[in-house]
Amino acid sequence: MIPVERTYLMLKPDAVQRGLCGEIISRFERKGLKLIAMKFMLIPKATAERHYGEHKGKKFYDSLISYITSGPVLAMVWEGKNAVSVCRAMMGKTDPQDSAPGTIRGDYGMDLGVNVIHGSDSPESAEREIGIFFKPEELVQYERSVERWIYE
Ligand code: DAT
Ligand code: MG
Repeated sequence: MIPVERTYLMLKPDAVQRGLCGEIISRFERKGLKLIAMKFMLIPKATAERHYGEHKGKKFYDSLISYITSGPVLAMVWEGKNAVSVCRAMMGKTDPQDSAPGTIRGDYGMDLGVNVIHGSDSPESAEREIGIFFKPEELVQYERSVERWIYE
């Protein structure tokens, strides 16, 4: 049985501007996660507010919304066994100053408000966030021939 947990990952405007998308995508590919959707886009303000709704009212909320809408992002859906927690571990802690070397934020980031990547924090958040950025028909179903070399 091939595992199907999904997570929503988003390369933030700083990752796009700094030309880091290819390197970061490579990490998830090499890990064995399966890409099922990708969209390069400018996030409308209302969509950003929906995505970050849980942070409304916090002191960093306005700057978070203005940062995430400041330039194009690369929105993606990846699938795999425990995809949510596996990707969060690969991303590192929220503040790049605290993220371990070897993690994405640890290797590419310097500051909390410019921390390179978003990843869902639970399977429920993932389903909610995927629904904000993708229509069901935009999630591409396909078979990978290498699956048996990735999962026992
Ligand atoms: P994560 O992105 O690791 O899930 P989060 O959901 O707590 O972290 O916060 C969303 C984003 O908001 C985070 O990536 C960076 C920013 N942020 C979080 N806490 C912050 C703070 N105390 N000051 C400034 N920005 C903050
Ligand atoms: Mg979060």
